[in-house]
Amino acid sequence: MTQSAIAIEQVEVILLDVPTIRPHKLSMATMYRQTLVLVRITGADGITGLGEATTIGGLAYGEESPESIKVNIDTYITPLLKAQDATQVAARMQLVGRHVQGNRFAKCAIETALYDAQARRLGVPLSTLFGGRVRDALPIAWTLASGDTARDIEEAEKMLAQRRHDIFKLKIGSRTVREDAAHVAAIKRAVGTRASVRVDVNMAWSEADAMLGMRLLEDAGCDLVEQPIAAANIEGMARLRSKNRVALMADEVLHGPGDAFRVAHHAAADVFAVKINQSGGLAGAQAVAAIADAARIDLYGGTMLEGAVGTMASAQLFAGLPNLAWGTELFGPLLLTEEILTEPLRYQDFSLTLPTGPGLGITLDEDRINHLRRDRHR
Ligand code: MUC
Ligand code: MG
Repeated sequence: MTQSAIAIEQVEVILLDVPTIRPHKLSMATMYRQTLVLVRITGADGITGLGEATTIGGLAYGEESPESIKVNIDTYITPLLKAQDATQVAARMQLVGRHVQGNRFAKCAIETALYDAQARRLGVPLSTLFGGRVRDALPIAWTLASGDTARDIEEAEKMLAQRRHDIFKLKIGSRTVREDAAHVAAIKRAVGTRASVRVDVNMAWSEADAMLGMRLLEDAGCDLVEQPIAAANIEGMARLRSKNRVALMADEVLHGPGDAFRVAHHAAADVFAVKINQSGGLAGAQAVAAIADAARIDLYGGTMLEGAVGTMASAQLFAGLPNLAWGTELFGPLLLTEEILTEPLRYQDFSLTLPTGPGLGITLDEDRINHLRRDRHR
């Protein structure tokens, strides 16, 4: 039985400005707030789907800003979608792809909203549309990025005591290599075998810095080094990987399946940080994961520090990935001071438990959304 067509009636893009619980210090930006970009698509049947296109630090991390995402969806993508059939997601994304170059974050939010609505229509969790689940809960890393070693150790101890996280990713790259390595060593000494300690350099190092850094980090007991050098330097990543034992993860270089194929071809990573926004959507991220599997590269479920919508969309996909050897970092909502759901996501026992309801399985708290939206005074 084929489903009858349901016209797309409305596409709404909302910017929400939400403070972080503490400054979040990355090598390229310090975040004091996050701007969540939410997309709501409503069909003629009254069913609404949600998506999210959140990025980090304005234009510091990616080529799309929250504001450009909203303008580009409102101006170019919404007119393409209006009155088209909401039930055929692949066809809608093919249409968008034909008329819109790049704009992976915007496309991800649109695709997520269409899939969420379609899964709600069918009465199934979003994960079902991507092949179902092999797990109902995901391990969740936490990023220590206060910029201060003693404060990071205190934060790690709190997370361990609460059984919230036992994987810690340390943001480094803004100090000297030796200072950063000493910072990592101090944290690893404090947590010992109770936790896995990893680092994300966010491309701040030269290849020579990275050669020294990876050796020092291995001695410090660090398990994984994420994107130490420029995304464009794939050959450099391959050289670092061949000369070091600590695992090397690709992040910023992975803008979808084409890059995943290139990195795999050059044997330039042990692990891929798969992200739905960086991949241009859920289907793109699933293709990145398939390339990793075929190349025997491990997977880690990454984040762009999205709020609850993007986090749950990622979780619905990651729940079905057969090989998620390094867990995930879907902690975005925990970095924010404000809850935007009627029922918060369930973080417990070092994991995020997936909901069983249709679509994303979450409900926005409309009062909180109205309070946080940037255009609330209009
Ligand atoms: C990144 O580069 O991985 C993920 C966790 C976090 O703290 O920052 C992000 C971005
Ligand atoms: Mg990263």
